[in-house]
Amino acid sequence: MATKEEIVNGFIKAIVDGDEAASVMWAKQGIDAKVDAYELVTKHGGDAMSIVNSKYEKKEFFVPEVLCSANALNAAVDVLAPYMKADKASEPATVILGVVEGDIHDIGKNLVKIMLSAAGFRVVDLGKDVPLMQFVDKTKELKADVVGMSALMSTTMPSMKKVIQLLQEAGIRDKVKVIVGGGPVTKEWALSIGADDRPHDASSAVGATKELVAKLKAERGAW
Ligand code: B1M
Repeated sequence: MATKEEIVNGFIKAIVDGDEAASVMWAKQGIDAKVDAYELVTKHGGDAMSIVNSKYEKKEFFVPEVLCSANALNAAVDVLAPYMKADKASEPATVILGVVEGDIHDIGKNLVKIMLSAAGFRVVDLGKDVPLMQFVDKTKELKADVVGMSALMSTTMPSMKKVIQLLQEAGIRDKVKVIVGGGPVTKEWALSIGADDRPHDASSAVGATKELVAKLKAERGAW
């Protein structure tokens, strides 16, 4: 059986090479060797995407290569998802989740979905490039408890602020908690636009959601 080091290095190389078959093969070896599935994806998959990013910035890679790497990581995430564990939520809650309009970077959002679902939350995934009003409409329709938005680009981040304004205009901002995340989103900025929290990764999204749901249920009456 391969060592943890061999698995991690093979996994990173497979993603950088955009080799889906190899990333899935290393993910399966990771499961057999009991490598932590969440760590393999977020830490080592994240390291791989940082290498891809630096190659993109140096113009050694272009969008098609980046896309192949993203697909290789996503394929491994599919294999590893059932092995990612999170502490169970004590309160049930519905989370509306999506990547905001104009943005198709969905790997991070998919990880957030996996971890929130593993914790027992009902996650309604609106997908990527989500029209802003859809966050509001789904929240109303499902009487949701939390709205989670992801954005990876400085050009799409302002849409998060717009959704919060739309929730306010619809008169339901006080019925839900809002979490936002993604590479360029800082905690300071998140709070400045009226979000309730900015978990820095998928695992901390679980802790933040638990805390906010407990707070919400204490402050909010029935929908
Ligand atoms: Co693009 N892209 N991309 N890209 N891409 C970035 C984001 C960029 C920083 C690269 C760069 O220029 N250095 C840059 C944005 C620059 C900026 O905004 N200032 C960029 C650009 C410019 C673009 C295009 C415009 C390129 C072009 O076409 N010329 C284009 C835009 C497309 C669009 O969205 N409209 C584009 C396209 C693409 C691909 C399609 C090829 C591909 C995405 C494929 C996919 O997602 N299915 C892609 C990729 C892969 C990247 C990089 C290299 C990697 C992103 C990633 O998947 N990281 C990225 C560079 C980078 O981020 N350094 C880059 C791994 C992932 C696990 O991390 O998503 O950050 P992340 O998620 C983390 C946390 O952020 C957090 O949890 C996760 C970890 O647990 N998190 C949350 C995320 N959402 C959360 C929500 C929460 C809580 C936590 O609560 C709700």
